[in-house]
Amino acid sequence: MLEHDRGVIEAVLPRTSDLSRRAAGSEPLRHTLVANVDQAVIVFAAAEPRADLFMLDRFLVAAVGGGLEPLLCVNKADLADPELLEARFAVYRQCGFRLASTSAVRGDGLAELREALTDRRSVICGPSGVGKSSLLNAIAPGLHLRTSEVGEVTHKGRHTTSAIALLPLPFGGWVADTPGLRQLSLLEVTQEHLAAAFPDVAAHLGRCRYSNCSHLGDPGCGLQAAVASGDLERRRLKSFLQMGGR
Ligand SMILES: Nc1nc2c(ncn2[C@@H]2O[C@H](COP(=O)(O)OP(=O)(O)OP(=O)(O)O)[C@@H](O)[C@H]2O)c(=O)[nH]1
Ligand SMILES: [Mg+2]
Ligand SMILES: [Zn+2]
Repeated sequence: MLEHDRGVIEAVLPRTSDLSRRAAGSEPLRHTLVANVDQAVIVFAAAEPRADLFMLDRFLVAAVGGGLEPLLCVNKADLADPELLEARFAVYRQCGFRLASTSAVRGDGLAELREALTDRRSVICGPSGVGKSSLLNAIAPGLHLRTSEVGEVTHKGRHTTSAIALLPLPFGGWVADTPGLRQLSLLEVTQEHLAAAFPDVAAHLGRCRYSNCSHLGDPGCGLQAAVASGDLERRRLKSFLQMGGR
């Protein structure tokens, strides 16, 4: 029901999923980027800007916690050595997450991304300047989304996308492009959500000598033992503990 520039809310559908974060400072505390989509395409860049994997882990927890199926996308594959990229991100594939390596400029992985978005409702999210809008333009040129170069000095994105809109895809499905986030503070992190986002860590839980083990160096810690034997990445354990994992 659109009359000139006015709209009427005809119904409010129940919320089945959402991608939310803790808002900075002011009320309301919850900032929901998007609700009722099926999957979250979490985009980070191989370089320019270099991926902060602790932030990537927080995006994973936010997606899994919000009921969204994550698809990790490492964009700007043209700027990095493929072997180094594989070594850095392989843990996510080993965890069972979908991991795509893409390049909006060279074309790598675009067919795979397109297929993953077909007939689904997705949100594309990540830091600024990683190429979210560029990827969408590459798979759906009709969208004409605005993009801009990463700062030469700061190596950071310029926060080009400023509003969130659910856009129809020409091959079927919908996608919400979102503005790059500088920070992602989580809300309501549960141990279940953490276990789902960190199956590599969860596999070693419950093996510590003490039930109240801090996993930070207590004797008989199963997680530290897994790190020592090379079965668990130290960085992933640190990330899990930072988010309150037990
Ligand atoms: N080398 C290279 N550059 C890319 C690639 N994808 C995007 N870029 C460049 O990265 C810059 C940022 O791209 P955007 O698409 O605006 O990034 P964004 O993630 O949408 O950024 P925000 O809207 O600010 O969140 C632009 O200069 C793009 O041309 C890629 O695969 N390889
Ligand atoms: Mg953008
Ligand atoms: Zn322990």
